[in-house]
Amino acid sequence: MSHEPTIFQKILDGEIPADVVLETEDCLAFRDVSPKAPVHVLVIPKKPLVNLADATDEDAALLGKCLRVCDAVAKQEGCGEAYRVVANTGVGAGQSVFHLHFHVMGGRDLGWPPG
Ligand code: IU
Repeated sequence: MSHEPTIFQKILDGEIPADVVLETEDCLAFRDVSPKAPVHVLVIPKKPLVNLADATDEDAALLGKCLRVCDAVAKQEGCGEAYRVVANTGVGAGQSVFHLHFHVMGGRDLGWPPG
């Protein structure tokens, strides 16, 4: 069965541009095209996992690396100690792009709970 590559896979493949803020061997971080906060960056693994529910124990180190990149992005973008990381997992949670991504949001007061 063949699947159409996700928009994030096309970014990874260099087929469409993105405003990249950080890249490591395993992860890419780029600005969300529809920012919901002054800082709104998406951190994705280069490995095409669908979401957290698609990850296995084999991916534990990779997931840790993604979170380290999230923190590096938050610091680089000047969020200080106050930022939020969100991974919408599944349609019911608002996931719309089916390549695992962590939203890193900051630069304003962040209410709780989110919608
Ligand atoms: P979600 O958690 O799957 O809903 O998040 C997907 C995000 O991807 C959402 O915030 C979009 O604004 C963002 N995005 C993007 O940055 N570039 C794109 O080309 C597309 C979506 I399509």
